[in-house]
Amino acid sequence: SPSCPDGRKRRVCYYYDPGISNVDYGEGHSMVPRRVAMAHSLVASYGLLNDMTRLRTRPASPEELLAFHDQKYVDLLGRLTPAAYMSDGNLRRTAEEHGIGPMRRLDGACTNDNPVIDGLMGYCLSYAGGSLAAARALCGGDHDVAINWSGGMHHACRGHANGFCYVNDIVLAIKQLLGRFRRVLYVDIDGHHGDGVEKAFADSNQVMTLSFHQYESQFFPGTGSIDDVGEGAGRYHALNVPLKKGMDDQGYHELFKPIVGKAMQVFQPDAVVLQCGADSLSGDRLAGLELSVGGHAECVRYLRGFNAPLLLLGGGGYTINHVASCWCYETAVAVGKEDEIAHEIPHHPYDHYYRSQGYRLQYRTEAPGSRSSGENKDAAVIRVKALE
Ligand code: ZLS
Ligand code: CA
Ligand code: ZN
Repeated sequence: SPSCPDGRKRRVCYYYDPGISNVDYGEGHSMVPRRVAMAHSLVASYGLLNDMTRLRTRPASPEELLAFHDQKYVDLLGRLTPAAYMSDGNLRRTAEEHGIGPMRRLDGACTNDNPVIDGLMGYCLSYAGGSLAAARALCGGDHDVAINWSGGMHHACRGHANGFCYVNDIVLAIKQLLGRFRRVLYVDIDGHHGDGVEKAFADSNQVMTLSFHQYESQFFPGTGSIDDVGEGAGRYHALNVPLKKGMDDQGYHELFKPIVGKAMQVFQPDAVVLQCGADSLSGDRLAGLELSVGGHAECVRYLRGFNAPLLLLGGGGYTINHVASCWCYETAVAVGKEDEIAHEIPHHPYDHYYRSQGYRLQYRTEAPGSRSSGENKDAAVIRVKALE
């Protein structure tokens, strides 16, 4: 086997396009793509780039998006600029039919989950290209772990933008992996349900999707109940672990490890994709789960330990200093250097963002105490039974 069964070393490759720092969803929008630039800057300042192969890659082509998205939607993305949207009533109607717009208000404030943004197509092709390149690196067999923190946009549908996501790089990457691997396990630790990925493979028994998420009335997207298990040939190949807000490290891992362990054992995947949405961290501006950076990264460490080709993607995360800390620490876990990472954040261009965390990475923050794991116990019992 090309990987290292017992050692800590993995051959890791890493994708980053600096263009992400100029992508702007609009003033007041929760999604801040600059958090990926912050994570990258932190990764660089800790010296972790020396432990990975930097993927040199082109953006995806519009044709590559057609492996999942429909032609009409891809054409729309290609034509949709703020100026065209303003001047063309037909385009405006088409965009809104596909979940994009209306435009930000005249005062610059954004009122929509999926606004029309400058450089929209370039942004989509960039993050999709990163996830495709990462998937190809795993297919080639020269790398054990591949990382794209700008990917992980799990809500996008075939012909529709949804929940801050325009194109679904995860579905595209999994389809790429299926060209080389027979079975792919998809695990989603974003605080929201991974609905777009689940739906894309709902009737497939080659892809098992498993999402952990906050599940309460009014919480987006509202799907992902425990009874949602896939359909047809894919029945029992979609698994959902709905959680109440307040879930902490201890309660989370009482579920995560037995469930993921069982899924690995039963499904025997040839490759694993982990969506590392960081809105499941304590203090997130949108979600209410209470993971610490260490608890979140433990999911990466646990899956890495199975030694299957592993694709790590980003996702949500709305308290941006926490997001960058988390993805930097997870990069260290990927290369096996988490024990060598100093708590003190090195001086670097974004260091002023970390003031509220005392300029420390805070990956060992103790969770506030197991106060809500009790409320979530039912989910544990039911789910572990369902896998038996
Ligand atoms: O998983 O809850 C909704 C949908 C609405 C409420 C918000 N309005 C604007 C539209 C209709 C029912 N949307 C969620 C989407 C969450 C997407 C998570 C993505 C991911 O993390 C993966 C990347 C939602 N929750 C919170 C907001 N939207 C939201 C809060 C505040 C604002 C500002 C900017 C924009 C409009 C005002 C916005 C969205
Ligand atoms: Ca999730
Ligand atoms: Zn999310």
